[in-house]
Amino acid sequence: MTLWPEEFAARYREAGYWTGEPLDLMIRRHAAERPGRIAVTDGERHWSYAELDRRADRLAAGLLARGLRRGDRIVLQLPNVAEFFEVFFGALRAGVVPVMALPAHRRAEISYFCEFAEARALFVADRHAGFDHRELAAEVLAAVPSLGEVVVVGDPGRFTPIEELRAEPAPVADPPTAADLAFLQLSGGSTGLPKLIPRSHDDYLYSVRESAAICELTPASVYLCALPAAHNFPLSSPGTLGVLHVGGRVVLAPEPSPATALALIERERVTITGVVPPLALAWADAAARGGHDLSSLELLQVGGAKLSEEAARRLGPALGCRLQQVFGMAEGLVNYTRPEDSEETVLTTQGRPISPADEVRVVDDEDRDLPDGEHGHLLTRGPYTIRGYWNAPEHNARAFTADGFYRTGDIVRRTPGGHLVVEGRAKDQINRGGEKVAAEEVENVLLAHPAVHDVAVVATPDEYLGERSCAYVILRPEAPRPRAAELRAFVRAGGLADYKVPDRVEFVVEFPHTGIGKVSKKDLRSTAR
Ligand code: AMP
Ligand code: DBH
Repeated sequence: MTLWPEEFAARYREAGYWTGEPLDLMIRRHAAERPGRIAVTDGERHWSYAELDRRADRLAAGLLARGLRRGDRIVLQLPNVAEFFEVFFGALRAGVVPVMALPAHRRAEISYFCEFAEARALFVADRHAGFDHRELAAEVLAAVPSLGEVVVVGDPGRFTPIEELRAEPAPVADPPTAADLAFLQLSGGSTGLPKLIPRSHDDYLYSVRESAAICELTPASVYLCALPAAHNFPLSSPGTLGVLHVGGRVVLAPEPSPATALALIERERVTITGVVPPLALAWADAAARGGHDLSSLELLQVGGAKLSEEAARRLGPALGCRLQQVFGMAEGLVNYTRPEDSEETVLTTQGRPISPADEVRVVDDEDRDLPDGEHGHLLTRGPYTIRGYWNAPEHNARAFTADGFYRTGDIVRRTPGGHLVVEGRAKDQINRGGEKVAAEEVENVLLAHPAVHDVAVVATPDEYLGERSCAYVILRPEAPRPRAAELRAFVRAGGLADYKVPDRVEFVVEFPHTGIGKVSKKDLRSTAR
């Protein structure tokens, strides 16, 4: 599979952005040079680079011994446990491609990933956050023909314990190359079905390496992974991979509450972490109440959703560290404010791109370039931005320009200094404090309810999350009127992740329409306000 046009691939190699190094080599290298240094801390468990390297070798051998081959897919749905990295690096080493599911995903998402990616195996934890992932896995296993087995970290029940995947290390007969698809990242999306994002070793390592440099990571860096490890932000911006790339240490937080996170920052002497805006504010409030020594913390990164200037002003002083805004996407482009930026820039912009080769256009509705300072659609192309979603030609024709720019769906303006300010969104999505909800995906579930004639899901402003979701519903006249709670339960029963369940349901008799007769979500949003 060619992920980039050869002309561009050659250019990115020539410029030294793509080095031909597979992502898992960082672990091998540190295991040789600093074997005893701790790579990953998970509670009382501390895995050294040598141990992580050995575990990745054994897991790779285990996958191959079970008949998986280079290019085969697995779905990886693990919470923030050390085994996440064992399976991730093990799979990469074998050339097996993980789909990076989130712990919050449920039956609808997990079966879709397994089915669409024709996954051979599903990796889950036994239980997490009060949910039994084995029960879900049993349903998915029964429904998806390609799926050969479920591998469990923890009590396996009737499935395969991860211990069985730890085989004698053996050379990989058909090792992956750095140009290969390394894993499939997930898009928050704006359509009925989630999209899979094909990332190669070459392109991802470039973004990780440059991110680590921009964030001035060193072997002394300690990164607290508080967001779900599979998410693109904590994985790569610079995230866990950035810290492992430079030989630092990853500390895993089982969940991101202030109580857990601040205690870990103090105990593990964390130097850097990345969070979404609502979490940053919750941590700042908790820090202000005192009781934690947060003096090790140097940098708080905030991204995933827009951080208001007012909130931005509070964070640094409250946590006693520098602030960095991060505006990124799993499809590629990541923007950072920089250490050398003025305070004003850090507080009021979402940063500028990683790479001099990131091509950024701000355009009007007809794809005409706009001057700096004007709001428009953000289009981008570059050495770590995908040229298309995985196996989605029809959607790709809309989501990318003919010359390969990704239509981010974000409305931005560019400052004279080249920084981007996110002003809004053109895509049909709700950003619930960094958790993206594709309106259409939720609408499709609700449309299957017998009492629902039509539905439109839109964002409503929320003081804490930035946005929440509201489903406007037109009922069938003849059907018994359901309660709002029943429709919310219907979405949950449809197997969607909890964060996609509409926060509010409003019954209406008609929708506002645009000039050409489409439902005007813009007008619905103002009604909601
Ligand atoms: P995804 O494509 O699912 O990875 O989600 C990426 C999207 O999250 C971006 O296109 C933005 O809409 C949003 N996003 C990420 N970071 C920020 C930020 N710092 N400010 C505003 N929106 C953001
Ligand atoms: O929201 C995102 O997807 C995101 C935010 C910050 C991201 O993918 C990233 C940084 O890499």
